[in-house]
This record gives sequence, C-alpha cells and structure tokens, in this order.
Amino acid sequence: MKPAVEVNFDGLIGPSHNYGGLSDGNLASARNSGDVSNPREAAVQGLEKMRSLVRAGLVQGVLPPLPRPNFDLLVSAGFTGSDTQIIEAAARQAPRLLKAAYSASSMWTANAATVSPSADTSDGLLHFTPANLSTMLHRSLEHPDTTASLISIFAGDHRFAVHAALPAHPDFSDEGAANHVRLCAEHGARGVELFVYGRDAAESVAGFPARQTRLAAESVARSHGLDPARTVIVRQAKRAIEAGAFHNDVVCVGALDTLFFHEAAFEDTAATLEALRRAGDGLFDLKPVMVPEAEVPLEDAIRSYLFNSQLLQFPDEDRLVLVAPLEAKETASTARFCEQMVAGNGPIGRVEFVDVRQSMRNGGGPACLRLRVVMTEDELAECHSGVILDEELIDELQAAVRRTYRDRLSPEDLADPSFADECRVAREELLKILELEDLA
Ligand code: SUG
Repeated sequence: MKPAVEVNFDGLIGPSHNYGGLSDGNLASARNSGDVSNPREAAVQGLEKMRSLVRAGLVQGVLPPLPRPNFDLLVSAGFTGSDTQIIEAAARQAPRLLKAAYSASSMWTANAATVSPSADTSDGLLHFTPANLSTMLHRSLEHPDTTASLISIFAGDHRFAVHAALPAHPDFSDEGAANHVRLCAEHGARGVELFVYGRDAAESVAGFPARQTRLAAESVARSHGLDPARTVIVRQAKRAIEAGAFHNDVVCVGALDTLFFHEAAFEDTAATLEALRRAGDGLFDLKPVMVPEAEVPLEDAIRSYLFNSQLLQFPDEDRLVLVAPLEAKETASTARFCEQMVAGNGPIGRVEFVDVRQSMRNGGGPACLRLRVVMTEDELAECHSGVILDEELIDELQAAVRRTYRDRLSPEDLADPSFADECRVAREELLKILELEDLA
C-alpha cells in the first residue's frame, strides 16, 4: 500500500455569487431568492475555511471560479451582437437565463466530479468523472470548464484519468461526489465506494427532482474500474429528497471507517449498512453513527446542514473532527446532538463550527464547498502545485478578492453590461495567482 493523504479542493467563490433562486428542491435557494448577496464576503469566508484546515496541518487545494457570464448559453439561446448587446437583450427578454449564465454555482465542488483514488481502480490511476449536472440548467453549464480545470491541474495520463462527463440526458443525471462516499481503514488503503442515487434512469419521480440516477452511478463505477465487490450502490430515501435533501451529502457524510448519517437518509438503512459491511469485509470494520429522527428531526437536519460537514482526521487527534456550519450550532436539536456525541466515546471526537453563511444561503455548506481527492505522494508531486494552498497564498487570494469583488449584488445588477468586465478582470487576477492563466 502506498500512503496517501486526502486533499480537499475547495471552490474559490466567484465574483458573481448571487441568490438567483435557480434550484428547485433546494429550500435555501428558494428562501433567499432575490436577496442581495455579498460576493466579497462569500469568497473571504470560503478562504477562511480553507485557512483553518491549512492551520490544522491538512493539505488544502483550490479550484478556480469558472468564466461568467457564460456567453455560450446566451448565444445558444439566440442572442447576438456585442457582449453588451447580448447582456442587455437577455436582461430584457430572458432574465432567468441571464441569472443561469452568471451563476457562481461552481463554488460547490462536491458536485464538480466523482473521484476514485488509485488504490481503488483497476489500472492504478486516479480517476475523475466531471458531473454533467444535467438536472439544473445553471449547473449543466459547468462541466466543460470544470473538465478543462481538472485537465490543467491533473495533467499526466500515467497517473491521472480525467473522463468526459456522462451524456447530458436525464437517464444519466449525475451530481458527482455529493452522492458518493469512500470508506477505508486509511486513505491510501483499498476502500469501498458508496454511490447513492435518487431514481432509476427511466423512472419519473413526482415532487422535487431526484438529481442522480442509478445508471449514472453504475457508469462512473464501471469507467473508474472499481471492483464490483467493493462498490455499493443504494437508493436515497424519497422522503429525504422531498424534505429538501437534494443531494445525499445533505443527510450523510463518511470518512475512513465512519459513516455519519440521518436515520431518514437511505431508503433501506439496514440493507445499506449490511452491504457496506460485506463490501468492507477484510478492509475495515464499519463504524456507523446514525442520528435518530427522535433526536434530530429531518427538517432540522436539512435546515442546519449538520451532515453537510467535513469529517476529517486532524494530525495528532485520535478521533475525527466534524467541521460543521455555524447553523448547526444555532439549531437547538443539532447543537444538543453534537454536544452529546462528542461527550460519548464514538469515532467523532470534536465539532468545529465555521461561518460559510453566504454559501449556506444558497444551500451549500462546508461539504458542498470541497472536492475530496485522495492522493499518494507521487500524485501530489505531479499535480499543478499552484493550487495547493499555504497561508501566504490564501492572503494573496483574499487581497485580490478584496480588490476586485463587489460587496453587494442583487440579481437585477446582472443586467449591467459592465459587470461582465468586472467578473473577467477578477477571475484573471485569481488565475494569475494560481498560475492557471491558460484557463483565461
Ligand atoms: O446545486 N445551489 C446548489 C447547491 C449545491 C450544494 N452542493 C452539495 N450539496 N454538494 C445546488 O442546488 C443555488 C443557486 C441559485 O439559486 O442562485 C444552487 O445552485
């Protein structure tokens, strides 16, 4: 076994972060639709979260924001002329489309791709499949640029395999790592990959959209060369989706041998745990931490985003640390549960609360903001080093954000054509700092 570390690649929140109300089934996005956002504060909050993990001694990466507005979308919708003409006409005739073109949703990198570490794959490569995100228009725009970012950062086909996104058809709806959990004894060891889907390909589900199909999960597992005996594919509870858990990571997070989840997360909890135990046989002893409905009602879990936390092994700490959103401290039932949990002798020994409110108001907690990539020393040495953060680099990025980002943005402001230039300039500064100018 080659030792490996888990690197969290957070999405650097882009200058057009706004509350567009674009995500049906995402209660926070609907609740805050039309509010004034603060892109500068959002990006600073995200970078502060990254800083706290760097300080804890973890390896932290970052993925750059994507180019916004996405003019390709507006041109595909028939808008022509100069950039100014396109934006002015879209603002008048199709304001929702303009919001989609401006969405900063690529910040939620848990949806950027599904990642399988080299310890799990048949060819020994580290595999990525960018998610097609085909359920939501604004998110479906991400994957071509996300693929380009991943190819720039993980270049070298003797170590990395960056696949094409699955076909952009509802049968293949894929939301990436938000519906994927890897369990193992230690990061570098062979693991079990758990995929959670919301519907079968041909099935039509009433109510809020089920964004992940079983076919998408199976396809990714096949192309990553995962061992079927070490792969578990289970269904998310319909009730959880209906209550607002549009991704499994709103009700479940796992790390190493620990699975932390709400009682209502899976359609069949007993069968899920049994399948995980069978798949992990000889590799690790599963430690399930199930939060009962009687202690934390599903609605509180979803409102507080308790499960949308990062579950991390800090150097020099025996038990895992849950990096949770502040909202989980402010919600009585989840705060109480956290206190009891750490006082017990289970696998989670500490909870740290972080302020990512700007993102939370669009339904994105600490776990949404990061893509986990387990990497061996050789893989880490070979990926683009400009995106691996230390505090100095974080300071530089924050200074650029403070220089170039607005601190007030309402969806109506997107109609101003000069905002497009502002976004371009801000992104180019960030790309320069990250030595990723090729993506400009
Ligand atoms: O896809 N919100 C995102 C939140 C993604 C959270 N990711 C994870 N759970 N991993 C979504 O619904 C809202 C955008 C808006 O309304 O402006 C949005 O896209």
